[in-house]
Amino acid sequence: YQGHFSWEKYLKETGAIAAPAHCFRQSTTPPANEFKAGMKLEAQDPRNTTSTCIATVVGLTGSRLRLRLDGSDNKNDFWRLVDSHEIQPIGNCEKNGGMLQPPLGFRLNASSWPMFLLKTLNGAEMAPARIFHKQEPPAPEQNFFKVGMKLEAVDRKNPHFICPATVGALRGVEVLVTFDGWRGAFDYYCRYDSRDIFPVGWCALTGDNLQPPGTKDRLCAPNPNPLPPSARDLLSGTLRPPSARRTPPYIVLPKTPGALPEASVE
Ligand code: MLZ
Repeated sequence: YQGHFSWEKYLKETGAIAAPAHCFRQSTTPPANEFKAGMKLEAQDPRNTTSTCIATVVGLTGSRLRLRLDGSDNKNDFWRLVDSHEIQPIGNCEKNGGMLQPPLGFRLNASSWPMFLLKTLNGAEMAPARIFHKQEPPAPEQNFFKVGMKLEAVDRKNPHFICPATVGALRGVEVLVTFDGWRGAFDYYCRYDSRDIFPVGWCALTGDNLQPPGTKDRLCAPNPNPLPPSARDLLSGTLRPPSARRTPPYIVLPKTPGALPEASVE
């Protein structure tokens, strides 16, 4: 469900172009999601990426899973694409000589982990290996994004949301994702091959609920006097995209490595 937001209209109104599919590390057809709520799998602990934990699917949205680590609380759910390499069928860790770890913030005494693991897996519905995707799509060979291109991006402060965004800047292999209509409050830099950014139209294909742009600045307001396309072409060499025209400095919060995602503010 896309509300009343239409990319087609919005691109016309903003005179912007959608970043082409070859910019993204995403499959052209979103991967099928055959998972079910309650299924268990192995996942890397997002707060401690060297450890592999048991996770339960607590929700599904488009090609993504909402996951909760067994033994953790319900305040640290995270979302993964079904074709993420960070999720594996149960048994994979051990097969590779690893050991399943308690999640960071395990709610019981560390000594009770072996018994907890036994109990959590006993009688559990394990996600079958066939519904996992063999590998992630390949990364584009370089950063093909251009400032001003539109895309859909995970709001990392509210990771259940995918929102309309604009490339605000480029920094080597990194892309500044700016959220339309939010005055920079949710912006972040990510690598060009991040799995959190998608081409325009992704949510329409997966059935995800694309959030409409915010109303906090003129980025989302339709231009009352749009230039005719011919004039736009003429000026396109000199005009910078709206996102690049915002008055600096606007604040991008520093990202603490390993910081917890902030609790959702809705
Ligand atoms: N309810 C929250 C959600 C903001 C989501 C922004 N996404 C780019 C707020 O209004 O702050």
